[in-house]
Amino acid sequence: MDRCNTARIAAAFSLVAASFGAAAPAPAAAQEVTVYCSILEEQCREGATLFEKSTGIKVAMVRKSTGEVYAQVKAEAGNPRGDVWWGGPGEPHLQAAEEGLLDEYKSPKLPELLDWAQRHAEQAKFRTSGIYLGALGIGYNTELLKKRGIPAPKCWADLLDPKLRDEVQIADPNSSGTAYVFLATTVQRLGEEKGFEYLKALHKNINQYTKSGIAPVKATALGETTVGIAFIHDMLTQKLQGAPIETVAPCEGTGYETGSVSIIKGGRNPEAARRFVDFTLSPEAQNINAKLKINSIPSNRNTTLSPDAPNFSEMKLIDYDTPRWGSPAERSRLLKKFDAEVKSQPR
Ligand code: S7P
Repeated sequence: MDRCNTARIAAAFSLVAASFGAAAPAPAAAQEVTVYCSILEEQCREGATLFEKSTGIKVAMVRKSTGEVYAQVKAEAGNPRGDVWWGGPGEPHLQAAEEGLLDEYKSPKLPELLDWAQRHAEQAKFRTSGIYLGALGIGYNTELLKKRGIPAPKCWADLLDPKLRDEVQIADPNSSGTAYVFLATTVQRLGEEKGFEYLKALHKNINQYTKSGIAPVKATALGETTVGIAFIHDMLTQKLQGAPIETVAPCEGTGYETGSVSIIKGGRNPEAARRFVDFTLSPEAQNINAKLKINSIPSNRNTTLSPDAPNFSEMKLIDYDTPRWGSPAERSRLLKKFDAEVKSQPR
């Protein structure tokens, strides 16, 4: 059929439609998905671009720390505005899951995931899935440490050295999933009483509780703080970019995050949300890390592991219990106690 014929038929159709009072058919709405993103800004951007290219679905991306997204999803429960929550440590995702804020979804990608990630999804009754692992540790600025004549820390206990007064930075566990992993690690490592004694002693050396978990990493790289507590792979990224940073897997043992992705219950674009989650569990999305030199451990067996990724088998890891410390009762209780007994205290 030539172009003129097509135009004549279309014109005739609209005339007939008009004479019967029928509206012309509306053009199909463009598909979109709103993603609350708790990994790093550059990962979020790269992921949105890749997903849009391969699916044609438009991504509206909002980057916020993990605890902040949890609070937003909870506040919006009556009128959800987000569809997917991408990244950040698992505990706030698990709390949201147990509070009925997330949808169950068994992605067809689940069989491709490593055992730990499949277990994470099962434990969460498939209301969240594991996308990466990251071990917590210490990073220090080698130049500042030398200048101040402070011995290099090797253990968590070394961070209590009075010489480090005002020299240590960590995020606030209310807003940051990273800092919550530190809080939960400390309590699991030492028991709750001794754990809080440690946090109160450390408080004297803290120069700032930042909003996001990545801020202390950047501050250590820039020489704005001598020591930062954060994920080792994030410190390593700065080191690979030339910052004077050394990383430490503390001698007493450390905890780790299970980075997670979830579908927000009642979101406006459930089908696009499921496609986005499938994407985050695929090597296509997980290879973004190696490309950007972000060295967390990916969950899909077919993702390329960055050669720079920290070797978990060389670190002393504690038997970190993500489900317990991600339960609403424990997470809310610990945060309240941290605010009352640590953060609000004078330094
Ligand atoms: O993928 C890198 C990474 O650091 O991004 C997440 C992010 O830092 C979490 O931010 P908050 O602590 O501010 O919530 C981490 O889960 C992940 O390792």
